Amino acid sequence: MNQGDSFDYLADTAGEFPYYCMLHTWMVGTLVVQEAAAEEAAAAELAAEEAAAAELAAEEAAAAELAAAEEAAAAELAAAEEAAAAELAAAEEAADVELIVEISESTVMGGTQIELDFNVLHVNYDLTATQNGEVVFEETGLHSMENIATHQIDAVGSPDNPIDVKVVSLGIGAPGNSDNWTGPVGQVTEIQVVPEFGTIAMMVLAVAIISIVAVTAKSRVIPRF
Ligand SMILES: [Cu+2]
Repeated sequence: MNQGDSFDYLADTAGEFPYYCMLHTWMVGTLVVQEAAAEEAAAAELAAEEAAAAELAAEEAAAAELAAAEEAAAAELAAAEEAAAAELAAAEEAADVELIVEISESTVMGGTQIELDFNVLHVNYDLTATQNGEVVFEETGLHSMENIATHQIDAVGSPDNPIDVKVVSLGIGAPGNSDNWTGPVGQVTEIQVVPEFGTIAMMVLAVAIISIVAVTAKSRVIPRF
């Protein structure tokens, strides 16, 4: 190289590189390359690793955000489904049930005791009984807590003179809470009561038979005297 010339050399490994002048061979020098490049490379590698880690963290955060969003959406859907199910259940509950009223027993006891049999609990009803077109029993706003309700009608029914019982449903539910009663409302059930021999009538008949047997037995003894 002549005076004023320049030369570039990039050392890619650390070490000592001797050089000399070809014209003046006593003019020597040494290029000392230190580990700085390697350190730089290591630093760069570390930075790259850090950047990768940051990227991974960002990805994880994004995934977590997505998962949270999905969870929220699922929760919203579940809540909507639950609400729909509750609405359906409420609608079904509000729907009219089939109400069946029967007279399971009627007994001549003073007047006539009737036993109403309901297929559902908590029926609110009006009860009217007539005989020959004459009202013999009339009560409104009755409530049957159980399936069976007993009522005393102040009249004796007979096959020739039956009692006509009319039950009108007012709704099903707790008494005094008619706002929440369900149907059916206004269903009319008419039943004719023809009482059989009641418990008391049967007992009187049994006493009569025993008396006849006693009298007969006694009359057999009398001729021997
Ligand atoms: Cu009740």
